[in-house]
Amino acid sequence: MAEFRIAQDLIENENDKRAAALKADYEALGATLTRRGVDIEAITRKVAEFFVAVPSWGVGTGGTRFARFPGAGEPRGIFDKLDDCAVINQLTQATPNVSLHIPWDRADTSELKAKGDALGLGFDAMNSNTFSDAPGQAYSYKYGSLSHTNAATRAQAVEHNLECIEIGKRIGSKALTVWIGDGSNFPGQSNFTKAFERYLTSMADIYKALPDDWKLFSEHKMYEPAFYSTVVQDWGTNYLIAQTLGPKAYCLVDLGHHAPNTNIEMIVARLIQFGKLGGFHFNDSKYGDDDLDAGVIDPYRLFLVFNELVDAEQRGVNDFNPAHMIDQSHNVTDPIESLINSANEIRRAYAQALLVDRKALEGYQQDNDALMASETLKRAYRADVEPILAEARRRAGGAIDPIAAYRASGYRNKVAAERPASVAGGGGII
Ligand SMILES: [Mn+2]
Repeated sequence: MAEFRIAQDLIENENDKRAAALKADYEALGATLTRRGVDIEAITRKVAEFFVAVPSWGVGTGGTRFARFPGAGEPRGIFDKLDDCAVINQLTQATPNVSLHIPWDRADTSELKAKGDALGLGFDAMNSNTFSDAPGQAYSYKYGSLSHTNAATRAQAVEHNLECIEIGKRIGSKALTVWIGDGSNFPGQSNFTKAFERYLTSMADIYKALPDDWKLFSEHKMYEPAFYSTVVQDWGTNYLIAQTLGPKAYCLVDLGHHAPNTNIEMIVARLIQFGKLGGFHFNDSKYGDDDLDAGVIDPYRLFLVFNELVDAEQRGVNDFNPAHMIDQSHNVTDPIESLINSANEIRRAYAQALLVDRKALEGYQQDNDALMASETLKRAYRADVEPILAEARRRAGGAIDPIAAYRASGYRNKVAAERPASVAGGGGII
């Protein structure tokens, strides 16, 4: 039995208060969907089987370029982070896997595995870090890592990625995500072609060390920390990387890593069409890489991304199994609450996308009926699927209202009593 920090009794008691209302709401929604020819039980089952990984770095408080304001009871290290991640999964039943970041989460791998097992958590993609310097490392990444002009710096960055693969192998991970901060701040500072050639050579060395059943995800980002040019700046470059490296290499789409108003759902469709969609870092943004909670700014865009995913799933696209991960930074909320909400919002977008009448949509597209095609999507998006999400959680042993149950548990105050207040700290924004 998993060693949860929130008593299951508390969740049951909280659920008892809301069970009757949920039953009524679920039946009412079921009746509405039946009139549309949709079986609510089929949707609820699909939602219950949809999972998204939480980032270990997401349970700490992030910061901006200007300051970081620590929260109460911040995790002291990876084992505290796993406790927090377990709470998120216990309440949502949607996040059974954690994505680790090395060196932030470096620890004895048998202890990591044992802790994960005890909490009912598995490990998703490993994340390397060559965008900051670790204490004592021989060569600095100030001017880049995998694309650095100095061969020894590139070799050190490759070696770090190989270590991430080794750690991942021991704890059951099956993927490595590589995001680099390499780029330039001044025109002329870097030769675009040579930098990309060096990057591809370094990535080929990492790819060679990848076990057969692993995937390599490269993550593009338009700008930041470099402000003039970035080596892996967009999905086109990312696609070239995945194509060049081989069949185990895929593109990772972080929703915040695009220019405002970019049609991300169309990028997703293109990558699906050519078999190179590796997965997602979910978050939301208004201006740049804001790392806000999923669906807080533009929930319709999140829905449109899932519309493409469900379309691919229902078309039976070969070998379609993208990784779903959250990548957020929390500055003004309790990180556990933000991650709970994001997991729910991601499931909401999935549930809504499952409600799209695809046969009708295809007909409107064929007939060039733009208005009704758009309305078909909006009709699914307007459906309040909360009873489906809540029922999926309840059946799996989670909370009907996870935020309310979390607050009722007093978890944050309890851990604050045993975890000393932190003063500053590592990164939270990638
Ligand atoms: Mn990311």
